[in-house]
Amino acid sequence: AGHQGIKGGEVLKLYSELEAKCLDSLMRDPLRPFVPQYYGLVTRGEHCYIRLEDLLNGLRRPVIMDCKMGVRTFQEEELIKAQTKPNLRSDMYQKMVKVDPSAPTAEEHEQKGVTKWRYLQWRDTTSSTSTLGFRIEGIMMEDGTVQRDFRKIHTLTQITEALLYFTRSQLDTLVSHRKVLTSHNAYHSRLVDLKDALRSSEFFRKHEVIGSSLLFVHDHSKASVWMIDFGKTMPLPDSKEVQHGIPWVEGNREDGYLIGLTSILTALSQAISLAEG
Ligand code: 4IP
Ligand code: MN
Repeated sequence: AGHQGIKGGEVLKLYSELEAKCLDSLMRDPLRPFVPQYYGLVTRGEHCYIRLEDLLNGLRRPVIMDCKMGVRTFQEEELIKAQTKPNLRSDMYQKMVKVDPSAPTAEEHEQKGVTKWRYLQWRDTTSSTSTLGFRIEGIMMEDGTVQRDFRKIHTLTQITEALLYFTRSQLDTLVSHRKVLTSHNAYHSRLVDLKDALRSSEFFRKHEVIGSSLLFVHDHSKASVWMIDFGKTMPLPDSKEVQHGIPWVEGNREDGYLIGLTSILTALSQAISLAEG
C-alpha cells in the first residue's frame, strides 16, 4: 500500500516526513546496503512522493514475503492517546469483529468502535508479534497470488513450515532440494550480515523501529532481504538509546526488533535442516 507508479527501476511511495528523514539518515549509515536506495522527493500532481529503488527490478516471477518486525506495532504515543483522548475507530472495530466476534469487550460492542492502540495491540497479541517479535504479513507467490492469513501462526515450528511453503516453487521447478537450500542459505547469511550491520548502526541505536518490515524476495536465480517501511520509526530524544532485544514496558521505547530477527534466524536454520533431511 502507498506504492505508486513505476519508472525504470524506481518506485514512488507517498511522502511521509518521518520516513523521508529515516531514509535520509540511512543513506549515511552502515545499514545502507540493507535498505532500498533513496533518490529524494518528487511531486506528481498535488502529491509528493519518495523515490525508492525498485527491489523487484530485474527479477523474473519473484516470490515475496513481508515480515513485520518487533514485539509491538503501535507507537507509545498511540497508547497515550488511547488513555487520554481516545478516538474510536469503527473501521478497526469492524475488522476485529470480522476475525473474531467475541474479541471486543461489551463496551466496545456498545460503542461499535475501538481505539487504534487497542486494535493494533489485539493484532499483536493474536499473532506471533508479541511472542516471537515479528509476524508474517503476507506472501506473494510467483503467479501473483497473495496469502495474507497467517494469524494462526504462533510457534516457531509454524513459521518454519511457512518458510518452506514460501520457497516451495524452487522445489517444484528446479533440481529439487538443492535450490531451496540455496535460497534458505542466502537468506540466512544475508540476515547474519544484517545483524552485524545493526550492531554497528548509529541509526538503529537511536531509533525506535515500529511497523517496519523485512522484505524477502527471491526468484529462480537469487534471494535477498531488505529493511523497508519507516513511516513509524522515530528518532529518540537526545542521548536516549534502545537495545532492541529486551521486553517492552511503557516508557522504555523498546521495539523488540532483534527478538524478531533472532526468531527468523532460528526458523531459517530449522528449515535448512528439514530440507536437508
Ligand atoms: C492496519 O491494520 C496496519 O496496522 C497499518 O500498518 C496501519 O497503518 C493501519 O492504521 C491499520 O489499520 P491491518 O493491517 O490489520 O489492516 P502498516 O501500514 O504498517 O501496514 P499505520 O497508519 O499505523 O501505518 P490506519 O490508522 O492507517 O488505518
Ligand atoms: Mn509494511
